[in-house]
Amino acid sequence: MLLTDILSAGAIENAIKDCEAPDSFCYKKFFQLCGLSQKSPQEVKDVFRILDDDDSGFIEESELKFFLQRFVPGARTLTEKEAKSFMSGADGNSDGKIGVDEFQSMVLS
Ligand SMILES: [Ca+2]
Repeated sequence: MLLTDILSAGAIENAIKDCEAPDSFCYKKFFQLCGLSQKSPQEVKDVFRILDDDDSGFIEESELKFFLQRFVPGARTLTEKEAKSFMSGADGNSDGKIGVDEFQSMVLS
């Protein structure tokens, strides 16, 4: 399955464009612009599975840096500051990684 099976390529492009400048990434806004916030819990789960490339069941902080590139290969990497605030917004149980439940509640809340 591909991200574009769930999200429109145009919406993804918009979301990436909006955070082109370093330190302008806001995960709430990104999920809204790319259309993910409007998807069903199952679709959000499917997106998580696609993002979890190595099937570990978690998105780790080291992977967050490359988050935007999972959507568009030519996108920039997140700054350390962005990756940290992304992680702290998502990581409900503070284990340093994002599980599927945490991902769903971050996107859909
Ligand atoms: Ca966690």
